[in-house]
Amino acid sequence: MKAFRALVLAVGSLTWAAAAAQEARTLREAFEGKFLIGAAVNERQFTGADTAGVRVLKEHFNAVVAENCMKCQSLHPEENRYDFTRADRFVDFAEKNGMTVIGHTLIWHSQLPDWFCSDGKGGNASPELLKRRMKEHITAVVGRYKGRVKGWDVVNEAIEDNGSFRKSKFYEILGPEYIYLAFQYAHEADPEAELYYNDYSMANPGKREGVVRLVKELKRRGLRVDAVGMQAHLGMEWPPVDGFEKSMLAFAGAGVKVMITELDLSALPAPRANVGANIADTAEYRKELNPYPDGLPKELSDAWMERMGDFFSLFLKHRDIVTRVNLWGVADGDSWLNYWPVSGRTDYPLLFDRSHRPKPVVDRIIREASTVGTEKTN
Ligand code: 9MR
Repeated sequence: MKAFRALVLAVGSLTWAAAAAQEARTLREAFEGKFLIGAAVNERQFTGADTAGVRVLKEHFNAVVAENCMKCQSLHPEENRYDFTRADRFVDFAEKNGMTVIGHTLIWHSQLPDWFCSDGKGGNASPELLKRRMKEHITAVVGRYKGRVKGWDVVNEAIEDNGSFRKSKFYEILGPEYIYLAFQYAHEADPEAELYYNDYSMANPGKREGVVRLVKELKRRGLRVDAVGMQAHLGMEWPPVDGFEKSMLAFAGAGVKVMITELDLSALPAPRANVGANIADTAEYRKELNPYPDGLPKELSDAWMERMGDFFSLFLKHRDIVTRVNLWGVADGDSWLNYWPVSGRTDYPLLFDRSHRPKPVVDRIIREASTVGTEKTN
């Protein structure tokens, strides 16, 4: 009887999977009930100028992150002046298209206007002044989009690859407390919003341990933290899939969900090993660092498809802990990787090519996603 029931269940789920496989034609359909599938959106997209990009966004994605317009430098260029024009348009764009909005990012050492951590006389702001500014900024930004932004990258890139705290201005002035305060202020401004810690090079053992320590400390202090964002700026040689998986499991083990927040896979040679996403780490243009201006050779393109596909298989395997997978851009031509770490290169890091056509791996991802169930533990 038991065996018979198991057989009926197995046949049932096979039929279900087959039906789903036939039905899903887009990424958003394929991941329905599993996790959100998102993309970082630039100004040409949320203003509608990039019509091809918008078409892909609407067809395949159900979540969006502002690539730049919600950063401190854009929103709060001077102490007494906010500029919400672009961010408002971005949120309107998302809502009009029924997309979940994720906020990026409240406290980050980069794209931070000079005034924020300074006393205006060439020195650092005092701890009290910096706390007040952080609170005002976070309260104004999170408060403005209360109920409209599902979750915020509260603190971005605060841990070094060796697990120690990044010696940013915030850290220099307040020590690690600035991180705890940022989470506290964000929660006070919108108690319903999810709160995330976001960083790159997360497969590095040192970074993994540092982030786990941080999550545990946030929890020990009774602060809300819903997920760790793993940026996932990948290269062809690095990081290893199993090292990445180890970090996913370590973060989940610390009691949070996992989000893949800035996924892209560079096909180009890295100017040095283990390149992360530290914007300050740039290198001079050399022709040999830009070997494929007119397209990838078949062998490399196949290897790229396979590696990208393998990462999606990993995310699907852990769909019980993954709540969102977000690409850092829509089509290859949009990507920051054409400018970093070497400016003026032609890279191929995203799921859609320069003509906005889906790459072959998109089919594989949709097929695979359609054949696994939606059962989740969250
Ligand atoms: O993609 C973003 C690029 O357009 C900006 O010039 C850059 C400036 O800081 O930031 C890029 O996005 C970064 C993200 O906000 C945080 N993680 C690393 C991303 C790539 O640099």
